Amino acid sequence: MITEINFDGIVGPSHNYAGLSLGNLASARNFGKVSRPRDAALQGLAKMRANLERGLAQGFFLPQRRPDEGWLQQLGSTMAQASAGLQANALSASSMWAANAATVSPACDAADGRCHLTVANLVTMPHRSHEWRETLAQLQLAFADPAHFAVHAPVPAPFGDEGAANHMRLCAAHGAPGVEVFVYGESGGPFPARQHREASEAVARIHGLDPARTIFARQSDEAIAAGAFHNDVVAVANERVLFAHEQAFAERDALYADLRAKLPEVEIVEVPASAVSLEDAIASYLFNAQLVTLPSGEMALVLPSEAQETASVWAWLQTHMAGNGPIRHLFVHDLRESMANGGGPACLRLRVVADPATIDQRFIATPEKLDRIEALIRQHWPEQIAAEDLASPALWRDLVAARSALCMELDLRELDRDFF
Ligand code: SUG
Repeated sequence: MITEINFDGIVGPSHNYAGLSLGNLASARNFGKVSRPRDAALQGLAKMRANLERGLAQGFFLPQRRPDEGWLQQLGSTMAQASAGLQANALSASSMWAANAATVSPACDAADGRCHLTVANLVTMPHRSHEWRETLAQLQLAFADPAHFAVHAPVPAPFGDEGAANHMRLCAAHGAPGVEVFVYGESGGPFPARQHREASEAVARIHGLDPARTIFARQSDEAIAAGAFHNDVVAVANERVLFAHEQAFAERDALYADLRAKLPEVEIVEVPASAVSLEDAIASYLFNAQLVTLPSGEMALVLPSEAQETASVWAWLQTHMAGNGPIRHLFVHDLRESMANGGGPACLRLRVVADPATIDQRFIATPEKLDRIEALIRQHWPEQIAAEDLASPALWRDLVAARSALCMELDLRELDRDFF
């Protein structure tokens, strides 16, 4: 049966705070802090488990092998020879944010009737620019059936593509043809625009989308300057509902009009800046919630605890719940370790609308499999990593061994290798 499956990135054992993402305020603010990789992975796992219990389909991707010695080799270095900056770039666990793994168009939107996935090149940030090779390998394994899926290599540089974080799909129901909205940024402000229009247009062409049901919208400069380095920090869509901050888009009225023309049943839930400032929206990650349809047909928001702790945000949510709005349930999760690097509930997952039976079952979560993953994380993931630990060869060895153990546990030995 066609359904929406959320694939979460399992947080890797090297999760740390090296302040690598310019324009991502949380990453900069927490630079140098001691990270807690085991807690980070358990927090992510608890969210997966809860979503499964809510009756949602759940999958996962493996953390990538770090340090990425193959990447360093291409740069003429080894970990031991590399500068502290390069070491940090080779060690980041940033592939946990699966919303940046790829852009996905379900079969019902594509000309050839297959689900298309284009891996994101992530070229703007050095620490993320080497994720795509292993992401491609994992997607080729998970979505290997050519009758149902087409997995594409990334759009070439220099056109920055950050995947589903800048892509929204609106439709009457997940399995019905939808309107795909690609949100891009333009540089000029203090921070880089990570999604280029040229990349979004290329992805739409590669997926064989109908131009009459495709929209390209520009992210507002204020949103990027306020720290919305991806559109999914200020807007999220699910089925017929668009939930967005008033200042998310550069030409908001034109976008809303276009959406209403292309999908008359669309319901736009806009949060005004007078109720929640852009700063509060970004600090709380209100819009980085997962907006999901429960088996009952009602919609729910899966929120980070920061949303509950931000007075303006919680007040807006309470008012919405008391009214007749489409969001009927709020689920709050502690994802503090990921949040401290700018990754909320929606960053941690990639949505794929497909029949789970057509996907390699090794990537599909069950309660029993999550128990096994949890036990392994408790045994192998470091409890904490301080800035000075990043230079420790003993830590590098432990990180590779921890990930190998997970590959074995999940019968995904073919991923236990170098991808360069
Ligand atoms: O690309 N943080 C990620 C957060 C990605 C969030 N994803 C979505 N919004 N979909 C990023 O900026 C921080 C890593 C560091 O500083 O070590 C980081 O990469």
